[in-house]
Amino acid sequence: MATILEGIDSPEQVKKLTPPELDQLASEIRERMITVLSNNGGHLGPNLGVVELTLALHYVFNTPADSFLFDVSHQAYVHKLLTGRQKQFDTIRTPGGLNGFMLRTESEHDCYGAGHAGTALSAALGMAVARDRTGGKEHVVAIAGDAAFTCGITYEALNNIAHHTKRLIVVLNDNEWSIDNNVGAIATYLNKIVTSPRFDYLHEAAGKLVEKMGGVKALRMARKAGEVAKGMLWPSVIFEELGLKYYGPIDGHDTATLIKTFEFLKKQDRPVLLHVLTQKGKGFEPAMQKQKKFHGLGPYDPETGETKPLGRRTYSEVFADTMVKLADSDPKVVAITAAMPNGTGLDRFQPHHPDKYFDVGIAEEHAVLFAAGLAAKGYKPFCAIYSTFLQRAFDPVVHDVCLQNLPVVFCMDRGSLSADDGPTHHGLFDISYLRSIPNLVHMVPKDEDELADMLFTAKLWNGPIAVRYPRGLGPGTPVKDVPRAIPVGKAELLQHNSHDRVAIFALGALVPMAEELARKLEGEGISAAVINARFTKPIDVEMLEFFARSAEVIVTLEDHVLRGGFGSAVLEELNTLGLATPVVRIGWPDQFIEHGKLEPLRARYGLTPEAALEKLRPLLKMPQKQPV
Ligand SMILES: Cc1ncc(C[n+]2csc(CCOP(=O)(O)OP(=O)(O)O)c2C)c(N)n1
Repeated sequence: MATILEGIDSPEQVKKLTPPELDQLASEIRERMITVLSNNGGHLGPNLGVVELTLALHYVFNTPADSFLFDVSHQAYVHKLLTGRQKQFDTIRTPGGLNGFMLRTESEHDCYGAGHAGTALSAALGMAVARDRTGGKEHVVAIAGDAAFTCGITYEALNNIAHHTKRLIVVLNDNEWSIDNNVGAIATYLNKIVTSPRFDYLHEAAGKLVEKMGGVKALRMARKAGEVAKGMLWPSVIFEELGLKYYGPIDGHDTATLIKTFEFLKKQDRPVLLHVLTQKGKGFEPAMQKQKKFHGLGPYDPETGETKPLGRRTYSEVFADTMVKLADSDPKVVAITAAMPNGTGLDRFQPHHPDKYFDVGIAEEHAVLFAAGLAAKGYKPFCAIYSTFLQRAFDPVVHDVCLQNLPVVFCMDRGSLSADDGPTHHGLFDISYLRSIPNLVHMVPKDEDELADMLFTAKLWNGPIAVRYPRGLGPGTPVKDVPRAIPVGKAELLQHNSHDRVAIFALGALVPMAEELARKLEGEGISAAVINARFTKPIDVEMLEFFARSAEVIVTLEDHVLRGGFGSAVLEELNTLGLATPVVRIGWPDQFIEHGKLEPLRARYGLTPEAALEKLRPLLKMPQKQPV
């Protein structure tokens, strides 16, 4: 028998459903997400938590005329299911399939793309002001998690909203979790609202408050809301002082109450904030038990939630274990994460050194400035921030760390493709954006052991220094018990002959590709040197000059955009040296790369030994490849 969900081609059909049908649809959505994500992986917990909320939003509002902006937008799967994409939902996060985040090119219902946190309120205000200026009547709704309220930008928006528009709806989706436990004063404040002993008294008084604010209809709505555990209205000082009328907290799993509340809120002529309480992972026991794990994960057993162990340590784990060693022997070493203890691996570090561990919330700018302050007072902060998220802290990196030449270490996980996630999460720009900054050293390890050595090198270095490493597993190189310092700015010569015609300078994860390319060249009678470049700044000019003078062609391999990347650095140095040796640069093109699987994407964009070989043929006057 066809399910209700199978009949949903647009939000129009949601509006026609009866309350029991809406409940039935909520169960079907949960089932579908649990099944599909058990294959594809994804953000299960956050999406299970917003099923009723998203149903109510689509019941009351009319996208695409009205605009929904989901902060981060990792919790927009339900929105996708209700906006004409349920048939394609099985493809989510797979190559060529639906993206795991809102994407403007994917649907007219995705009015705003995102993947980084804290952007929804500012962008929503922009849309509301645009609407006001053109005399539009449509609604703009920003839906942000409690952790988005640890982001500075969210407060920059709150500081402006009431000054610039009378009509904007902010939904604070409070499930008490970031990826890990939410942190800081605002998390405590929200928790106080929900758990205050005054809650019961105010619960009683809620009817009166609503009567004053919204008339009889709202009163009825509040009484209905009062029937559910958290259904009450309680003014919150922070948001009210910022000019947003605060409503809530209400039960985010009670579709009927949510619908009535949104009907009420859409008639308000002042900006409002609705505080909604939801449970992350709702409806799937393993996800309700293990909030952190089920925030986002790879394939799992749809019955038990079990996942397959990877078998080896990931780069993040090697990073964390090395940090434990470094902190064991140096009281000045501290580690900082911006709400990513799990993703960066620092949750392994924390139990060993709780007093040297700081989770500052989703606040990358603050994390870097905080590190700068610690470094200015003699500490050695290791700031673990993904390559893509460090983009947000560019100015503090320049103005606060590098200008003052402070010894902060930037540890950039996901320096490469974050393949299933797609363009919001790919870490493909850090060489470019960091290489231009004076005083900064930037390095890339070829394997796990070299990562440990680079972290040790960074500990000894008295200035800003950054290391990037990819997501997931490395090649499996055993890590020495005691790390060793690497000379800064020196590359590692891996293979060399006196008659090398080609010199391949490779970075990080692409060193094996360089070795494979050298083998292929050898197969055609051409000797090639292979160099593990290690540093993108300063690059090893001595080694480069030697090969630029002795070989016919230089090849650079990097898991990074070509513009401004390592190959560009090589060209700049050759220009300074006055050498015109041809350079074949292999890396990502000047475009945003879609989500997919790592190896097929590399193949599509020419990051393969075969593609490099074809580029070399004319330069080395090799026979052209025979067509197959
Ligand atoms: C700038 C930035 N830093 C870090 C992240 C990683 N991140 C993705 S979701 C998330 C937590 C979101 O929590 P919340 O907004 O409360 O939503 P929930 O998942 O709990 O529904 C974090 C830290 C990000 N997306 N953007």
